[in-house]
Order: sequence, then structure tokens, then C-alpha cells
Amino acid sequence: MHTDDTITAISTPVGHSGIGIVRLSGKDAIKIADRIFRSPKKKNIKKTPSHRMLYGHIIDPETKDIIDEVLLSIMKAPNTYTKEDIVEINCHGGAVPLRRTLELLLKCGARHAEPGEFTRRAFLNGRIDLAQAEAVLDVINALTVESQKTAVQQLRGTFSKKMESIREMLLELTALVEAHIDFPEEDIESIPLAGMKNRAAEIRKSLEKLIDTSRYGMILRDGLKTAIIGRPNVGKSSLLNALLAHDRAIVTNIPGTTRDVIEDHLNIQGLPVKIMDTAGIREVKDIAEKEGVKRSLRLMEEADLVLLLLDGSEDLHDTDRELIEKSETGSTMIVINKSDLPQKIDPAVEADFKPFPTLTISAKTDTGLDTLKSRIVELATGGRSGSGADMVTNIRHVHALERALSSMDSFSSEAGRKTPPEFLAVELRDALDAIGEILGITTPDDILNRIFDNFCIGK
Ligand SMILES: Nc1nc2c(ncn2[C@@H]2O[C@H](COP(=O)(O)OP(=O)(O)OP(=O)(O)O)[C@@H](O)[C@H]2O)c(=O)[nH]1
Ligand SMILES: [Mg+2]
Repeated sequence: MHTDDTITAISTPVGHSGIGIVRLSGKDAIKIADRIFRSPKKKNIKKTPSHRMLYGHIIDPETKDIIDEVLLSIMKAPNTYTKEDIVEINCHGGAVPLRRTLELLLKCGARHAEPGEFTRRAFLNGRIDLAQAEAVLDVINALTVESQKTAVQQLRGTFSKKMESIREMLLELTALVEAHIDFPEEDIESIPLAGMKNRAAEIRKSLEKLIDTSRYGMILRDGLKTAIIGRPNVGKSSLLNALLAHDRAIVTNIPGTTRDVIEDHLNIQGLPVKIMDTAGIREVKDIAEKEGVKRSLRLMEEADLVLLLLDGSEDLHDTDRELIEKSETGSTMIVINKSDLPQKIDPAVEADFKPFPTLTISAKTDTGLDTLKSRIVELATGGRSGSGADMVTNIRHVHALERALSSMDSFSSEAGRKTPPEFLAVELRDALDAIGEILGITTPDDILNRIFDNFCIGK
């Protein structure tokens, strides 16, 4: 990845809008913009102080064609997004003026930016670390206000500071251990193991505390994948519609109405929920419905939360019992629907229900839906609420923290066995590498590429 050239891209979505922005970053950004910009008052971009805007026109230097009327923002290094010179051209928000402006910039020596390359430069030039770069994308993709608040805190570096402090503790401990490598004649008995173990325990506790936040953190970032599962006609599609408060899925009294998985998004008290209605589970010959049932069963295993729906106006079927038997505790809620009709199921006497939270609703009359929503939030958050600076929201970070934790465990058990200090140091170096990967200090190029490939072009 070169950083010595000047990159450009359209930074706003394609379509019609009031304005659209073409961005330029690099050492020649101002020189290149100067070739295609004319100010009616003859103001010179090169002499304009940093962080100023100029009014003028984009002009094709060869044909002298006026391409658009624009405002130009000039931001000089180092106080910019990339720490390089940046020029942002506010064009009118149509595909043609934006594309023609971009083409002129390319003709005048800029290179088209790769996805996420502006942010990658901000990272490579040391303005933000890798966790902060990832938070940029999380701010853009945030599903709810709570998810966005957490991402903004991470972008400001609160999570990175936490990582830095763990790294600092690890470096101190490593120095302590490595000091003993240099004295091979030294008696292992004289190494202050107790002090080292205490420090290691402290680091371990910090890591564990962070990993503990990750279940909720990842839900906040990616949404709680919630599947409504049950046999045909129990009211799964009706529940989806009731939760969304509009007729998203087809509801009929004919069993086997839903064939495909129907997905939508809900915001329950700030918690982003991806809700999925599924095909009713039963033995069938019809090929399309059979495929639907297969997908329902797969989702039942993959979902973060399963709402196992029963029809309270009918006796429990064998299929209901089989589904309950298949269900995992901790991620399943039994929801008895059709409470507006005379009830045949009494949750108090059903021993099979005991391991699961159970509640009664009517999708038809909206009864019990608020309680259902609160229970979903409780189950997802485990009592935690809101957004948090010390929250781990990214699966890549979770895996790295788990690696660090396992290295700390190996360190502690090896230290107990009086292992020579050079071997103890290896464990600590592994933990340091794992934390370094989160911050981008020791992250391999293929991982960096994968991270920035997820960005849009122009960010
Ligand atoms: N009385 C009453 N009827 C309901 C309730 N919820 C759903 N129904 C009715 O039950 C029937 C089936 O509802 P659906 O929502 O299509 O059921 P489903 O589980 O999606 O069915 P499949 O898609 O076939 O698996 C329809 O006639 C609904 O009007 C409820 O709370 N009370
Ligand atoms: Mg349905």
C-alpha cells in the first residue's frame, strides 16, 4: 500500500442529493485541486490558510468547460483526517457532476482510492489506532443510538486506552521476567515469583472483565439475531407483524403459509434486534416447504435468541415437545400465543417448561408484547444497560483478548512449576502480541486488508 501518492474518491452515496463530496488526500492534493478550480475573486488555493472554504467553479483545464459550481474545503497537514493535505470539493449531489470532477482529478495526477484508504492512511500515519479505525465503520453502520454511542466512545479512544493500560502492565511484567534471563547462573528460587503472579492475576482479571462484556457488546454492534420458531399456525408471522407494528408477513389460517425466512429490524429500548419469522416446523412432502423447515431448524441453532412459539388454545403437540427438547437453555424463551382464546396449556404444570423463561401473549390483541420486549432485553443484556466505553463489541477483539487470557493462564501455571524465565517470557510475549493486534501494532497485513476492505470507497 503506497502512501506517497495522492488519492481521490467520491465520499458520498451515489444518487440525487443537495451536495456530494469528492475528497482528495496526499502531498499533491492542493496542487491537483488548483489545476481544476477557479475562484471568481482570483483567490489562490495554495495561499489560502488551512481549514478555510473557497467558493468557485470546477473547470476542465483542457476544454475550459465549467463542470460545476462548488465550495472547496482546504485542510492542510497535519491536522486532518489522514494527517495529509486534504481538499474536499462540495459539488452538487448528482452522479454526473461528481463523476466528471473525479475524472478531472484522476487526469491531473490523483489515484482512485481503495475502499477505506483514507481511514487506512489515518491509521498508517498514526492519527488513530486500528481499534479506532474499526470504530469509524461502527459509527457509520450503527443500528441504534446505543450502538452508535458505544462506537463514538471507541472512536475517541476510550477502548484503546484500556488496551494500552493492559499492554503497559504486560510490558512491565515482561521486563521483570526478562531481567532474570540475563543471569543464567541465578538460582530460580530467587526469582520473585509471588509478585509476578500477583501482577499476572491483575492482568488476567482485566482481560476477563472485558471478555465478559463482549456478549452484550457484540449484540449492540451486530444486533440480537432472534428467530421465531414453532409448528405451523401457532402465530409466528402474526407475532412478527405485531412486533413490527405493520403487516410484513402474510398471515392466513392455512398451516404452511410461510416458506422462506422473513427478516426485519427492531429497536427495543436501544437494543438492535434482527427478528426472523420462519416456516412452521412439521413433516412435509412439498419440496419448497421442506426446504423452509430445514432453514427454520438451522436458524434455531444459529440464533442468539429463539422465541419458541406455542398455540395456547390447543393441547401441546408432539412437535412442540420435540422442539422444547431440542432447545438450549439460556437462549430460548417459550412464548404461549393466543391468550385471547380459552387456554389448554398451563405453563405451571408443564415440567418441560421449567428450564426456560415462559410467558403468555396474544399476537392478535397485542397483549403481553411489552413484557415480551422487556424480557428479550433482559435476556440479551443480562442486566447490563446502555452503552459503555469499556465494552468489547468486535469479534476480532474478543478472539485476541481470549488468546491473551489463555497465554496468561499458561504463564501462571508455568510460573507455579518454576519454569525458567525465558519460557515464561514467551507466554507474556504472546499475550503482548494479541493486545498489539487489537491496536494495530502487531497486526499482519492480511488482517489489515480484510478490515479496510469492509469500508466503503471514499471513507
Ligand atoms: N385468536 C388468535 N388468533 C391468532 C393469534 N395469532 C395468530 N392467530 C391466527 O392464527 C392463524 C395462523 O397465524 P400465522 O401468523 O399465519 O401463523 P404462523 O405460525 O406464521 O403459520 P405458518 O406460517 O403456517 O407456519 C391466523 O389465522 C391468525 O389470525 C392470536 O394471538 N389469537
Ligand atoms: Mg407464518
